[in-house]
Amino acid sequence: MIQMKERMEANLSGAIKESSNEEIFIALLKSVKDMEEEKPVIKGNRKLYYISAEFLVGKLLSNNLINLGVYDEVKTLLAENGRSIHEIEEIEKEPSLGNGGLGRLAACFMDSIATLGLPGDGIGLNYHFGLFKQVFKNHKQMEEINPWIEKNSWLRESGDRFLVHYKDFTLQSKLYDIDVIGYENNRNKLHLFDVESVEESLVKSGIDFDKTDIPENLTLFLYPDDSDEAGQLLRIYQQYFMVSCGAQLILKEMDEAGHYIQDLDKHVVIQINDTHPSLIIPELIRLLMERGVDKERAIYLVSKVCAYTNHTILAEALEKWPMSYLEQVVPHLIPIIETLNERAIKSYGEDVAIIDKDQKVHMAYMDIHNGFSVNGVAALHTKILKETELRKFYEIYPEKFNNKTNGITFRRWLLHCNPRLSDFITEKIGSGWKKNACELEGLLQYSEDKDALSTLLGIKEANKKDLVTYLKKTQDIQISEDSIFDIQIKRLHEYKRQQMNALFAIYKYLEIKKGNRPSTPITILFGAKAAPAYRIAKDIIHLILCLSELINNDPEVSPYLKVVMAENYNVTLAEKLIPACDISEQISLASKEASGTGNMKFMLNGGITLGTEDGANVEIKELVGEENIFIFGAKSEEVIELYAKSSYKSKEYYEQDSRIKTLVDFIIDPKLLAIGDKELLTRLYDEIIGKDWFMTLLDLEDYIRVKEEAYEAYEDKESWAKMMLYNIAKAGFFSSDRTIEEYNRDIWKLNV
Ligand code: Z2T
Repeated sequence: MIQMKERMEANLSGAIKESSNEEIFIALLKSVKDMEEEKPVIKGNRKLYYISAEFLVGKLLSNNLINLGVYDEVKTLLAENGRSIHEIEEIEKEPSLGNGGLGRLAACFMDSIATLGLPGDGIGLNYHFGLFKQVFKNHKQMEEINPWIEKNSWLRESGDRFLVHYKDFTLQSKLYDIDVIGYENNRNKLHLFDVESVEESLVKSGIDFDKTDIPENLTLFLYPDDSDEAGQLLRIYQQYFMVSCGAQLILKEMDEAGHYIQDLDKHVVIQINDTHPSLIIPELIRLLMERGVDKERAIYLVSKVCAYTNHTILAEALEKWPMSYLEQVVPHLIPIIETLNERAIKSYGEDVAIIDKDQKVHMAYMDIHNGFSVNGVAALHTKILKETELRKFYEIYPEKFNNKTNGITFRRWLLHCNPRLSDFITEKIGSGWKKNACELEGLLQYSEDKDALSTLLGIKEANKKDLVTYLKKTQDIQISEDSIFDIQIKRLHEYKRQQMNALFAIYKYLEIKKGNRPSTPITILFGAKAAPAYRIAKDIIHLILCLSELINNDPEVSPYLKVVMAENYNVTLAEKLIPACDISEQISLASKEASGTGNMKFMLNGGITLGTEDGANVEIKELVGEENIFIFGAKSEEVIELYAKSSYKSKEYYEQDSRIKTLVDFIIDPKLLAIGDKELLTRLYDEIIGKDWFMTLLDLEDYIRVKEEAYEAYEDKESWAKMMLYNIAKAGFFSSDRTIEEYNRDIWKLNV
């Protein structure tokens, strides 16, 4: 084994002591890439392709060092030379190639697939600009481009090039690979396709660009919409590029392995991550036919190879492409999609047609008819899919439906982001938990151990101190390490109900004004990007930033309450925030959050959930028990019924409950109007009273009650520490290693 010291000497022109952080970063990057190349590629008779429009990998340096087993060696080497690994980490640009949960899930899965030694590669796009960089100006979100590719990066040119035909032109792809190293295991690949003609100078101001010149803008941007619709044609161009390149790569690898194309179903399985890659179904059928497979057989093969994961029941997020758009972009797929539609109708009726009356193609329906597996991402979500959203399909194909509750990689979300806690756990129960997360339950034997519990509190305190320092240094945000850290970080969406948390902040502000001061000061911390075209989401950000200004500058209130919104929330920032959290806000309207994965990250790091019975919160509650979680609000059945009967009227809650009225009215209080924009605040006020589609006012009272209970419980430090310990001990189930073992056992069946 070559020592990292020698590798660094080879890649660095001067001594570590005398080099800049940039030079050290580049030397480490090169050393790690060399080490990766020495790792064998994971092989098998059957291979998984995880195809996804998003892979939100985050910074890779430390994670790769950990998985290669040389993190401590490097940390020591740098320390011996008076340098800190943390300063070096800062140099790396985050590849933000995803919007949120769906993209981050794909990245966690890649880690676990390689860690379990399964042959499985990712297929995606090499966006030049990741999700926009968020900056606040006049208490509003502005968007800027977010470049991440530098001369030295994790990308390697693979040399593979494929032709992709569109109606009006043909593009040649260029393939880049990023190595995916399993934890103490071998190597898989993340394949990111690109075109050479992309022109970064197309971007004029902010994130605006000319959407018409496809060869120049195809892989320029990740779509910043988190479930909303925009720029549809470009989106289809992107999707087809990804799936055509992916399908050609798969067939090339079949050839290279010496497999017959007729045996595709024996050697290949494709996991389709939501419907963004669904065009791979007609494209693969087309390519098989081009190679001489007859149509029926091609459809059969593809249906045995493709599996589909659904990530939402929000109707507006289910992709339906107009046939006319597809005709404009990929006319050669039309006859195949029509055949699939006719077959579906012939067997099961018009009710489950792929092409609807308005000539729109339901991508999810195509996946379900022409794939062998359909899964939801948490138990409740899968149940709702079967009983409501996809009921007709469940009746036809009960055997295809299965649940795979999401998970997170403990390498990034504990080992890397929280070394103090990680060391504590290892000291108490050994290091077996790193490969077998269920061993965390061994911590339960310390639940009455006063020393262990106080150490745990000390770790949280130290992490909070670190966060205070980091936020001061990077964003000039001032918060007190002695306050309760009450954190809500996730994309800004009405269904996630940041607005309810903001109404709580108003309630608390008014209480303190009345003289009802909390025993321990409170910091309510937000982090969230809003889709640039999502008006209400941006109005909610505006409200939070205005509240922040008002509250933090009020000398009567600010010693007891601070409201802060961290700028540009991303994976890197999440890694700093999560280890420092006391209360984890998971307050979506029941039935709307498919799973959530932030909830799992907080739990693992000793944050206590304050949440509704939604998504994976339900499973967290079952694992830790009612006494170790704060649950409130309407249940999913009630909510589904309210929608079915259209009987929720926010105005009634507003008018009939003077407490609620006071809080909502404060949105347009002169004190806030003096800080913010009247038009935006009034618009939000009207929205909450007149519509409130995600039922904020329905749960507001209960939320305030239970959140006060949580603050009260925090006062008893020892019992709080016990809750923390319980949560950490029970988090093993949410390791993505468990999730991937289930995918492999039930769907992929690799290595058998
Ligand atoms: C996304 O992040 C999610 C669902 C989507 O549906 C789209 C995006 Cl970009 C189309 C999220 C879910 O909202 C979340 O509950 C879940 O945990 C995550 O996917 C991973 O499954």
